[in-house]
Amino acid sequence: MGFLMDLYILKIGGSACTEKAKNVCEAKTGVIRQIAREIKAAQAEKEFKLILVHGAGPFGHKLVSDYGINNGVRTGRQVEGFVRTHNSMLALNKIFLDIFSEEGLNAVSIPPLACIVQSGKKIRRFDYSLVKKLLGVSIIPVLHGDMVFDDRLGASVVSGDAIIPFLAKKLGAKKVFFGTDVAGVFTADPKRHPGAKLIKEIHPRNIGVILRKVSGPSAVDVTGGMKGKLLEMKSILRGIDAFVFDATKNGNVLNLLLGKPVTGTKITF
Ligand code: IP8
Repeated sequence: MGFLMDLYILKIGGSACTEKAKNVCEAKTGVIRQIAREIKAAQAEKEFKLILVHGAGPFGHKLVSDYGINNGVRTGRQVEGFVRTHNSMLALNKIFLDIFSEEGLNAVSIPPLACIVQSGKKIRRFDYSLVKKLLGVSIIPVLHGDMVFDDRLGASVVSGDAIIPFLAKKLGAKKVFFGTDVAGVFTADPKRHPGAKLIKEIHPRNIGVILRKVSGPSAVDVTGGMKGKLLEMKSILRGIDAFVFDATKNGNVLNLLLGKPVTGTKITF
């Protein structure tokens, strides 16, 4: 029975779970709790497997930028930055895990530093056997953006946006959901341009034009904001449906997990 269950991967981006716009290391605990409750409510209605990946916001991006470690870790100060960034991500991860546990979810943390090695900022090895084991007993593996060792650069940032397509492909995910703090991919940053239009669908025929239009990150984000997400998806997400949506809006996570309509951007490559 277990192997027939659909697997979903849910990313809660830094903009949804942290005070990214203010660039301070604070988690949006109310949003995280709401998401936990909606996952719990969805589990009560149907059986599915879930992997949760959360982004960094200032918990990662601010430190990476302050310590100048986006292009390699060599000096003693950069090693300090590597350690501090990883530990800061663990602190954010602990907030997720504590709230999930309070809301009655069985979830376990898997720090990417312990299972991913990169080469030139790209995932080279990923031991995801623990992810599979946890899914096998219906425990939600919770991963996150992190600092990991890198064959060429000493160490580098791995974004949740790179972890997701990798796992989606290896584990045959049915759908991947990218939660942000806006209702999908827009023609311009909707926070700065009120006239920005929601792009309802992205597919191989319009991706080129859209990539030229969609801006990079509007707050400190070393992995590229929405544009980075689209590029990661384009390179590996072939055949898997992805959906970008507002994870801060009540009901969205529940409806997506139950297959009900939600406003957002559907992505098929
Ligand atoms: O927010 C970035 O993860 P993301 C991780 O998922 C660090 O892109 C350490 C900046």
